[in-house]
Formats: sequence, C-alpha cells, structure tokens
Amino acid sequence: MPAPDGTFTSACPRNCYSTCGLRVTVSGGRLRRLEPHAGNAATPQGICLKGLSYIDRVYAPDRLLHPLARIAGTPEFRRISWDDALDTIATRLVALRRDYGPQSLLYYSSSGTKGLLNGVGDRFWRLFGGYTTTYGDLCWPAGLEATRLTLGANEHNAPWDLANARVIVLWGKNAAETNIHQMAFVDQALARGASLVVIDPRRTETAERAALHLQPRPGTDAAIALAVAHVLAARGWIDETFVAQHVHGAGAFRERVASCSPAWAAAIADVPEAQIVRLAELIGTQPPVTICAGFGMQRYTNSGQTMRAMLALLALTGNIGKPGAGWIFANLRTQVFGGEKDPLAFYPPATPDGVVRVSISTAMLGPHMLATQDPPLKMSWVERGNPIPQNPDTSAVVRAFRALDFRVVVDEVLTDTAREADIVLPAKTFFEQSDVIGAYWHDYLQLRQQVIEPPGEVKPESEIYRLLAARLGIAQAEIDAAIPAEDAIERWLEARLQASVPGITLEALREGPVRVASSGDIAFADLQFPTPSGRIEIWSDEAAARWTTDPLPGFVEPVESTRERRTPRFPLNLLTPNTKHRIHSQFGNLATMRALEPHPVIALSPADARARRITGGDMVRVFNDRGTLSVRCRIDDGLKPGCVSLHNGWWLADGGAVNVLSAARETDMGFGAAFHENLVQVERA
Ligand SMILES: Nc1nc2c(c(=O)[nH]1)N[C@H]1C(S)=C(S)[C@@H](COP(=O)(O)OP(=O)(O)OC[C@H]3O[C@@H](n4cnc5c(=O)[nH]c(N)nc54)[C@H](O)[C@@H]3O)O[C@H]1N2
Ligand SMILES: Nc1nc2c(c(=O)[nH]1)N[C@H]1C(S)=C(S)[C@@H](COP(=O)(O)OP(=O)(O)OC[C@H]3O[C@@H](n4cnc5c(=O)[nH]c(N)nc54)[C@H](O)[C@@H]3O)O[C@H]1N2
Ligand SMILES: [Mo]
Repeated sequence: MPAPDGTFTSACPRNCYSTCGLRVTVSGGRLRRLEPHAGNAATPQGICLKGLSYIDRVYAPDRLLHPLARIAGTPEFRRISWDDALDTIATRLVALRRDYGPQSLLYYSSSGTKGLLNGVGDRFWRLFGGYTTTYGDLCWPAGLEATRLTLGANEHNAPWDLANARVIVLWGKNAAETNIHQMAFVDQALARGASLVVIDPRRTETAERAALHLQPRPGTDAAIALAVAHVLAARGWIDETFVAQHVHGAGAFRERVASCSPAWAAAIADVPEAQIVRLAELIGTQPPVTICAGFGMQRYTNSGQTMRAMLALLALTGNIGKPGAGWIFANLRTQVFGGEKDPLAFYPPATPDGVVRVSISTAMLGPHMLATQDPPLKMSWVERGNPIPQNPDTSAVVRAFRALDFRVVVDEVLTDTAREADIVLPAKTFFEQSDVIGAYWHDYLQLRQQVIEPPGEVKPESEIYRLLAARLGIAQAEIDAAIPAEDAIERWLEARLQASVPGITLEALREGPVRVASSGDIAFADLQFPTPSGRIEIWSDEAAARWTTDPLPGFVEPVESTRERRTPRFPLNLLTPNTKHRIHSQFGNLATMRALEPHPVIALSPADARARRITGGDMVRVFNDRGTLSVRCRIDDGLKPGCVSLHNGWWLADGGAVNVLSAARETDMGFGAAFHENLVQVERA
C-alpha cells in the first residue's frame, strides 16, 4: 500500500556495494526528497549522484507507463492494453509448451534490482512447467569462488573497521566512483597515518589519493602478487606462527615463488621493480593490512588464480581475523535468504531436475542461446537485465535474440534489449512495491517500502506473473501459494524474515536498517576456516578438482594477450570500467546524467594518441575482429600506455556499447565473464 504524506525508511536496491539506507519524503502521492538514513553506519554521509537523480528517474519522460507491442516488421512499437499483452503472451506460451516443451522458453534475469521478491520469477516459470535459464554471472563469481576456496567463506570485516588498517591496498577497485562510502573509512585510516596503495592500470580518482600507485599491464596482477610473496619470504616477513597453525600449502607456495623475483614480475607486469619491493615492504612490515579487492582483475581468464595469489599475501603475513586486517571482496549478505537464484550455484547441475534446465553460460549467452537444442530456444523473457549492451559479444547476443520466435522484456525504459522485443512490459521502480534487500559490503538488512502508486499502468512483476498464471489455467490456490498478491506482500516478507533471520521483523525494518546477526565486526576472528583442511588454503585440491587449475596460485598469461605474438594485430588492452554517472546500463537516459557525461568517450594515453596522430576530441574507430565502435576520444596522461578505456553501460543506441568488442569467454573459476581481456586497435575516424 502506498504511504500517506511523510518521510519513510527505504534503501537503494541497485547492484552496488554501498546499498545506501535512505529516507524518502512523499507528499501528495509524489516523491519529494531523498536523504541518507543515519541508521546505516556504512553509508551515513550522503547519497551518490545517481541516488540524487531518483526523482528524475521515476518521473522521466521516457519511462514506460504501459505495455507496448512491436509493429510487425518494423522497429516501432504501439501502445496496447494489459489484456492484449497478457493474452498474446499466454497464447504463445501455451503453444510453445505444447509444440516444443516448456524448456524452449529462456528466462533471463540479471542484476537490475535487489530484492527478495525477485525470486517469484523462478516460481512462476516452475508453475509453467519448466524453463531454461543461465548459470554463472557477469559480475563477481571468479572472486567469490577464489575467496571461498581459500578462506572457506565469503566474509569480511565491517566496512568501518577499515579505519583501523595501517596499510590499505585498493587492488583493481575504484572506490571513489564505485563505493564512495568506503572512501570515508579510507580517509579515517589516512588521518591516523595509514598508507594507501592503489593497483590499477588507470590513474583513477581513487589512485589520486594513493601514496603508491602500481599500474600493471592488464591481467598480470598474479605475477605481482607472487613476487611480493617472494620478497616476503626472502626478507623474513612471514608470520611463521600464524602460517604453521592456520595456513595449508604455504611451504609449497614458498617453493613456487622462490623463482618469482621482482625483476621477473616487473618484466611481465611492466611495473618498476622498486614498486613491487615497496608493496612487499608495506605488506610485510606495517600490520594490520587490508586488501580491498575490486572486480577489475577478476574479469580475465586467469582471474580466479590471480585472486588466490593476492589472498596468499594476507595468509603469509597473518593479516586475517584481526581488526584493520583482511580481505574485503564481498560478504554476501545478499544471500541470507538463500534465494531461488543463488549466485553461488554457479555450476550447471549434474542431474537437472527435469523442470529447470540450467544450460546457458551468462558469459557466453549469445553463442549458447544459438547452440541450444533439445529443445531449441523459441521464446525469451528478460527482466532486470539488459544483456545486449552488458553481456560479452553484443553482436552474438543480438543475433541470438533475433533468432527466437518471440521475445518479452520487462523494463522501466526502452533499452537496447527492449527494442528487440515483441512485447515490452513496463517495470516498477523501488518506490512502488515493498521488498527486503541485503547487501554485499555491509551487513544491514533493509526495507524498501512502497511509498507511491506505480505511475500510469505500471505493474510489479509479481502482479504480472499472477495475471499470466491465471491465463494459463493454473489454480488460484497454487498461484497464491507461489506468488503473493499485492495486499499479501508484507505478510509474505514477514514470513520469509521469520524463516531466515528470526528476530528481525518488518516493524523493526520500518524504523531503519538492521544488522543481520553475525559474529561481529571482524571476520574469521576465531581463526576457523570452513575449508576442507580447516585452514586457509593456499594449496587447494578443490580448486584443482573443480576448475582444473593448478592447486597453487600461479600466473598464466591471459588467453587474449598483447604478448601472444611479436606484432599483435590489436595492440591495445581495452578496459571497460564503471562510472560514477551510471550503474552499468542504468541512469544514462536521464538528462542530468547526460549533462555530466553526454556521450561515450574513449581514453588514450598521450603516447598511444601521438603514435596514431590522434588529438583529444577527435572521433576515432575502435575495432577488432568482433566489432567496431566510433566514439570521441580524450587524452588521459594517467592511463598506462598500451591501455585504452571506455566506460561500460552505454547503449547500442548511444553508439557506445563496449561489449560489441568483447569476447564471450569465461573466467578460470566461477563462470564469470572475462570482459577486460579484450584487445583492440584505435584509428582516427
Ligand atoms: N564490458 C563490460 N561489461 C560489463 C561490465 C564491465 O565491467 N565491462 N560489468 C558487468 C557487471 S559487474 C554487471 S553487474 C553487469 C550489469 O548488467 P545488468 O545486470 O544487465 O544490469 P543493468 O545494466 O544495471 O540493468 C539492467 C536493467 O534492469 C532494469 N531494472 C531495474 N530495476 C528493475 C526492476 O525492478 N524490474 C525490472 N523488470 N527491471 C529493472 C534497468 O532499467 C536496466 O535496464 O554488467 C556487466 N557488463
Ligand atoms: N557508480 C557506480 N558504482 C558501481 C557500479 C557502477 O556501475 N557505477 N557497479 C557496481 C557493481 S555491479 C560492481 S561489480 C562494482 C565494481 O566496482 P570496481 O571493481 O571498483 O569497478 P570496475 O570499474 O569494475 O573495476 C575497477 C578497476 O579495475 C581496473 N582494472 C581493470 N583491469 C585490471 C587489471 O588487470 N588489474 C588491476 N589491478 N586493475 C584492473 C579498472 O581500470 C578499474 O578502475 O561497482 C559497483 N558500484
Ligand atoms: Mo557487477
């Protein structure tokens, strides 16, 4: 039920570390103001640019307010009624199930919004009789799996504990844009005399703050980590007592790194030897050390092993289980409810239950959709995702969707993926339906309350599914048991809370964020590691068995590498990081964000620009065998030569969809996507 006038607790459900607590003011049925909620101690300072634009987003002129149907044979859409839309979809579904079996339907959902209610999609498709869906994830699985294999669980210290660190390494993480609230804790540590190290090929806003900035050749961080371990051993900076009691495989790892000198790593990673030694000195002599591992270096074919090599540095120096020390990647409090689509369920099940066919790799969405047989795919339902610009190999993804007979997309705006659909259904925003959300950087559970009525004819997904289920002849009792009606949502949420986090009530969440019961601010404080050996596993038999990697962390050259031949045809590493102006492909439609970042721009180092007679502002062609983009360029004197950088999240419709250039390729662990392993050439247009 929408709220009356007043100020209400809410939380931002974007796929973002911060997952800010919010206070939302409404009057006259309209959103008026968003402020930070002081009850979330991880995000008390303020709201990011995107958060500030939510009122614009809800009332955006291009927001979809009613169902649309494609005018056959054209790229145009016309408005249709809900009855027409749902009847058409139901007729298609019935025929599809009869002619090909329910698994000829692909249900693709991604990270557009967090929430417990998202799971009702899977419940609906089970009621339908089955479906095909994806395994793996675009975001974080290589890092999650590397962490789980090494420490036994994805846990980390509370965000504010970072203030206790004496050395902070932001490794492949650009927190100043992607986790702005973490920078406040970095500042507190710096004020107490801590040292900040940033490891990133780009001189980011984060790197501007660092005392030491290493700029590795993309995909070579493991070599740096191995050389740091080499120096730690050579200088006697290993915590022998900790290692003897709590680390499995340290001896073998020390033998391995004996040959990994700083000179060896410097040649591979193209960073000065002295910087590697300095990094070792900081990690080895100034405890406590926290490594905040971002997502940058886990988007390569060698990235699970890279993350394991980085983790080994903390294990060797005893920097785990203590204040100010540890590994911050993701604490997975998003998963306190289990959930129908558990991101830890990466693995295609060995024995499919006959209802859900999990056969398509998210990283290889396009080629796998095209190759799927028995039955082949005929229809798709996409919600909370924009796979055309966001999944690797955009051209293959487009081809795969075009090869289907019928496509449905549920979204707030006419995205690239929605433009390929036959029917587009308008999606709610988080102000229009209540839900409970977890986070992956702090451990607050938060309620995002419904505070306004959905505008126009917008209906939340749960309602869409209920209406469709009725049209498929599913008994009302079965529908009610699977998917709550709008007036039953709070009861449904309350029951889920009681089952998974007893003690946390909706009433409490209405007041503000509540911490999920955990063992305190320091992860692994009891030094119990739920791995097979009960210790931190630098040596992991499980890694070897499951992923056929070396049981010890090591460095292997990425598959797509400038070093693969003497004169590479595509000599530049294309990085496609995030920007403070968007969450991936969201927010880019808003006039406010357009004013700040009006069009896609590729950054080149001065050396690479000069060699191509390119000057700032020129239009350039960025290309490889997979595709071409024509965009404006900017000269960035902080960028490592040999690298170019273009923010991901631009749409095809903006001319900047970066995944036109990327390969459909998985990471070595976890079935992630190797987005940054992407070589291109740039020429003046
Ligand atoms: N080249 C390159 N590609 C990348 C990355 C990269 O670093 N480089 N990063 C990857 C990463 S980390 C991620 S997480 C992915 C993100 O990619 P996706 O998971 O596809 O996410 P978004 O682009 O954030 O949003 C998807 C859509 O969800 C819609 N949406 C939001 N809320 C709702 C809702 O309540 N209901 C419905 N039905 N729709 C909603 C939004 O309008 C948006 O169009 O991109 C990946 N792609
Ligand atoms: N404003 C904003 N915030 C976000 C998001 C967003 O889209 N916008 N997305 C959210 C999501 S879903 C995610 S996954 C996170 C991602 O958060 P981050 O990990 O901080 O962001 P990325 O931009 O993916 O990558 C971080 C850095 O890795 C660097 N990098 C690339 N390759 C390498 C390498 O080989 N080695 C090293 N050392 N560094 C490398 C890039 O240059 C980049 O600066 O951010 C979340 N927060
Ligand atoms: Mo992500």
